[in-house]
Amino acid sequence: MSKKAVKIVISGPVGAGKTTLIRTLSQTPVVNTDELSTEVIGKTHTTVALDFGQIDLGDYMVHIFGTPGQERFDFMWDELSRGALGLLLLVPCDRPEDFPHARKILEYVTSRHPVPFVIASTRHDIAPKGWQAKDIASYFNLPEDQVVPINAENRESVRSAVVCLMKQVESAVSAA
Ligand SMILES: Nc1nc2c(ncn2[C@@H]2O[C@H](COP(=O)(O)OP(=O)(O)OP(=O)(O)O)[C@@H](O)[C@H]2O)c(=O)[nH]1
Ligand SMILES: [Mg+2]
Repeated sequence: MSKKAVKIVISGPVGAGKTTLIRTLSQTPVVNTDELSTEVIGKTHTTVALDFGQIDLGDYMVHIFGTPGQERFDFMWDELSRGALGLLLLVPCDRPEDFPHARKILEYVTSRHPVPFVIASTRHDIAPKGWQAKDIASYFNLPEDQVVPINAENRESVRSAVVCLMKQVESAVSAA
């Protein structure tokens, strides 16, 4: 039996780890549109259009589209979310100043594309004193199990967040 193709979108603020996550996870060469940036503090490159990768998850071939984080590219959030069955929102656990922007992305995408979503909080490995997943869940008014703490550079960790999202996608599809 052929696998079902599923599109998911990954979004979140600048530097949350979107490009890193897709590079960590993808089983095929990634499409990446990072350019040198002088505007983003603390990193040399930023995504200007999209990232794309794929992962085989049993019955599903998951096509992963990553958005730019910078607000000047916000039109891409909508473009890339079209046809997606789920949203993985990355939130850097040590940058609460970015949480309002993450909330804005979440509201923007889910109001136009009402799909299941999971928050993956990143950077716990390098910022152990950052916000814990349960506190981030509370900030976003979500149940604790809707926030998964990850290290965007660790394959198993990233895979667990995508599997968590895919469970929600499966429930939504079977309820429809
Ligand atoms: N160790 C570790 N590093 C991380 C994690 N998440 C992000 N980083 C690092 O943060 C930096 C920025 O990550 P990117 O993947 O470029 O962030 P992005 O979300 O794609 O950013 P934009 O494209 O500018 O919106 C990279 O050096 C990553 O390695 C994490 O969970 N653990
Ligand atoms: Mg990026």
